[in-house]
Amino acid sequence: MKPNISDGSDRKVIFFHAPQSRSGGTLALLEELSADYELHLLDFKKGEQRQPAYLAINPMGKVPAILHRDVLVAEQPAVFLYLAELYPEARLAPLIGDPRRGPYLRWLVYYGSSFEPAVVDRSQKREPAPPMTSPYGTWDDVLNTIHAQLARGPYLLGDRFTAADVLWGIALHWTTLFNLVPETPDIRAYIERVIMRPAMQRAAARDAEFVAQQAA
Ligand SMILES: N[C@@H](CCC(=O)N[C@@H](CS)C(=O)NCC(=O)O)C(=O)O
Repeated sequence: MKPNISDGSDRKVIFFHAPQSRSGGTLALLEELSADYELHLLDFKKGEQRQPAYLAINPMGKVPAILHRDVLVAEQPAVFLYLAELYPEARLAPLIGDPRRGPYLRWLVYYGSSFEPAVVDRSQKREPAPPMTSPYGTWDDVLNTIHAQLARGPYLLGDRFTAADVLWGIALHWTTLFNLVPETPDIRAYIERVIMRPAMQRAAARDAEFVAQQAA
């Protein structure tokens, strides 16, 4: 018989993380979920993510990645969906039957399938593909989509804070810092609302410790 979900023993995940990287969002989500996790730090400066030991775990050589019962989950939207459902008592994932389920999935997947490619094109000063071919349409389409959703706030899905806000709050935090996404008052207020949460602050403090640890 499978262990009950309330029995924490089978929910422990191994989390592969590099400080100040995309895996910072997963670190924050694990803190928000009060999840049971064992953290494995990778040192990008030493190229540890491209060495055989890690490639045997995640052939993409990327973070974030988690192992749960020896099964690999990688790619941020997949990792977020997986973890939020592994810890349902944190109520960060609207379940099937909840009208917020559709927008929840849409915003998590939109992050990986449209926002990231748009930001990368933007940061590389690359001309996007023609709008009908580009996964995100145009850069303005992306900004308008985000603004329209945040105007309905306080969170992406309205009143309810979800795992999608962990992903988007941190992504907007970094992309505004790098002047990729313009910091409008709505976006700034949303970022503050998300990153000032105690679990998010805890994750940021842990990450700063990891940076210091690797610099030593
Ligand atoms: N599509 C992946 C991208 C992950 C990614 O590019 N992570 C970077 C860190 S910001 C990485 O691991 N880079 C190391 C490398 O490629 O060697 C996701 O969303 O999880």
